[in-house]
Amino acid sequence: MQYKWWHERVFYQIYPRSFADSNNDGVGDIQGIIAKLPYLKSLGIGALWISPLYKSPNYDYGYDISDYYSIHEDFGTLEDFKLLMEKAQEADIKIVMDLVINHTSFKHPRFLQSIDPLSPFHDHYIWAQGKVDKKGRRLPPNNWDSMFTGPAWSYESKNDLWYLHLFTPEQPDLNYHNPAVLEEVKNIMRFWLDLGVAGFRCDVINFIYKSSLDDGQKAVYKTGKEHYLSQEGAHQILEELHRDVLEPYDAYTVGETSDVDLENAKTFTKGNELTMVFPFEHTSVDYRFNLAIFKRKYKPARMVASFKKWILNVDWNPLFLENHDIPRSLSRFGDESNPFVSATALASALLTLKGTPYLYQGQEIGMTNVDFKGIDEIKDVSSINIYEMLQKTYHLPKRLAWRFVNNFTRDHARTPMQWDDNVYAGFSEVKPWLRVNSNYKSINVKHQSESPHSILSHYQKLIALRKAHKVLALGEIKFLKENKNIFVFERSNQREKILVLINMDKRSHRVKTDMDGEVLYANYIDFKDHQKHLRPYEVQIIKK
Ligand code: ISL
Repeated sequence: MQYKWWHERVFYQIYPRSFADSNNDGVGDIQGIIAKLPYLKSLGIGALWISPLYKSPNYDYGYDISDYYSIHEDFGTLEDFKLLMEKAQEADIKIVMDLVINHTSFKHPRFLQSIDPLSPFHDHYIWAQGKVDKKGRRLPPNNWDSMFTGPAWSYESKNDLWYLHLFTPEQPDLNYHNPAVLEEVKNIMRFWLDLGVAGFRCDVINFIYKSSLDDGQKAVYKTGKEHYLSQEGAHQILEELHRDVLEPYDAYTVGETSDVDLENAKTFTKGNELTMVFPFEHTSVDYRFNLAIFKRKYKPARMVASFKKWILNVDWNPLFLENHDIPRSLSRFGDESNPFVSATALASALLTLKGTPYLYQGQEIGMTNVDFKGIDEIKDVSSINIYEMLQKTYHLPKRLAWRFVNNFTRDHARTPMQWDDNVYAGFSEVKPWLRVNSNYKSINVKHQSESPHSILSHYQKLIALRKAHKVLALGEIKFLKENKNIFVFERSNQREKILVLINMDKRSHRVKTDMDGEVLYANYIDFKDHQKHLRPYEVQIIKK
């Protein structure tokens, strides 16, 4: 296997609105990112995925782009971005942009022009005639529903047509049956690659091609999906992008491929269409009916099994537990009352299993879910829509609707980064766009960087260990048979063999594996006296 930079580097995802606010307007920005590069460097980060920085009216906070060639004024200017590229290069940190090409913003000039059926841009979007019911009421062209509640179509009185939007009405889907759309996507990609970015995280990339606009089979969620999920057309588009843009630039891609199973995921990576795809099975193990609004008890064995399955079956995976769309891992898969050991166990899994680790801002200090009081504190459009839908369609009382929303709201992950214990957590000097988690006085970077026994210092240690022992990044992996709640595996190459034991459970478990050897890392100080069983969330990394 030929190793590339992304096999070894640790990624860090930045949600720019909430990372660091340099100009004190309550919103994070590019200069804020630049100011924190030394912090990221000292953590050991080698690449950044930055959530959308482009111009956007922010109905979905950047995932609704109105100009793909410019930077949102909240975040700065293209000059700031160029400076970020320069400083990141000096620090040897690669930058990966978010590529959102399933849809644009409804404020994108091409969408506005497309309303006119005679415009050359009309066919850049998916316009269709509606239906009429027996009572003469207007109905959408088909029965598909949007990801964020309601029909996937909106009516436009100016042309008496409907347009498709798999997300909010402010995010019209692009029409990939029109080759001109793909040509424009190539231009956008080349523009950012020419500025030096290393590649793209591709937003809902397996939704982009709609094979037909027929009615879908009625489902609780995503009616219509059989017409747009992972269609052959999406593969052809990715092959073309690879051939014409990615390969010539030697660029990296990671696909956000929703709802793909193992076999399906492999089809996106086998011909180099995408470098790798995010698996989501393991981050859904605590969902009931596979829906984030319904929680079920978290069972670590399910997490362990899912990681194993993907690692053993797909050549190379990104390894992650958090992003800007899902609640915090410590609150879900760890134990907030035992934060240090549980967070370091999760960290150890990400940094020693086979694959490319992706950390999400704040994860390295064990940021937790937020004690939101109610819907008034929420900014996430999907949460607000679902809150309303639960009341209107399912007649749930407000309190119950809020309980469901609080289970999954994306805002748990989006509150400002907790830098120190100053007011607003050192993120900004003014009230931030989304409120700060009230635990910022105890959970913050400043506090943790002063202690060698903090979650942050251990992230640092684990990343340094991964760099010092290349086998942890590049070696073969072999899982040993043990209790199903613990990871026990060996990483090996011709020179080295390292045994990793991670108890993912809050209970102790016996282990059969021989634990003799030099302990390279442990998250309990008195590890020597405890061979043959692992305490709650205990980790030992042993050189054999
Ligand atoms: O389909 C889903 C679950 O089965 C959704 O979770 C879907 O994968 C997700 O909403 C896609 O997220 C991405 O695209 C959205 C944006 O709001 C998210 O922030 C982004 O990560 C639309 O661009």
